Amino acid sequence: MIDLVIVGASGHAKVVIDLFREVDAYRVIGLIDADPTPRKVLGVPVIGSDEDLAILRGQGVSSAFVAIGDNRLRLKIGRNLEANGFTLVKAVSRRAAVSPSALLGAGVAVMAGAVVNAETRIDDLAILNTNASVDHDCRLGEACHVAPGSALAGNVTVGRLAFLGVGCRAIPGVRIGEGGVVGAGSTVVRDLPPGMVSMGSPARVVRPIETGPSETLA
Ligand code: JB2
Repeated sequence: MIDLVIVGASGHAKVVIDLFREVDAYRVIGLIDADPTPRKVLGVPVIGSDEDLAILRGQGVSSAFVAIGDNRLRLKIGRNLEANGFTLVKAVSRRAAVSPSALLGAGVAVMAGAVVNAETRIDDLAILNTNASVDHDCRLGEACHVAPGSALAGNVTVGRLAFLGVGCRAIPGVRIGEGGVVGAGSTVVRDLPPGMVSMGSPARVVRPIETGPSETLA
């Protein structure tokens, strides 16, 4: 078993702790959070804040996972960890179905019930959440998040830092622009531009992102 530190100590971290217990390759030694108040999350202790990561690294801990839902923050923390000598491990549930021809980047999360079909590529730090499916030849960009129950047909591109809310659908070949936010339950039938909030079935652009691409609607 390899020692692993998880960054984040809230809801996403809970799901990730369960997942690492299930895969049995890593021992989660603790959580690092902006709020370092000593406490436990599913029995795992919060052991410090970001400043303590260098100490852990010095103690020989070299595997980390960023369990924070905010796309921009997850990307920033993930890249900082790498710059400080950590390896970002993948969190892939045993209950996910991932094609042998799919490519998964560093630090990705593929949750229970997710399906990743042939020759799809998921870039670093992306989240494919519970029961989300991605068909063949898709590209999920760096630090994007496809929320639970979403379904993407073949050849769909999700831009880096984009967010698809719970239960989105996308028809074959459409492209969701970088940092775009697609509201829960939307159906994407044509390309969506970067940096915009879109929603509805069919999904239409409603406004620019106001609070940054990590804004969430679900
Ligand atoms: O700079 C930071 C930092 N900023 C916030 N460094 C570290 N180490 N931790 C940071 N945090 C911590 O991230 C907060 O203190 C908090 O513990 C956590 C964010 O928790 P939040 O409750 O906002 O959500 P989450 O990221 O666990 O989960 C979100 O995303 C998931 C994918 C939620 O929307 C979930 O419902 C969703 N399933």
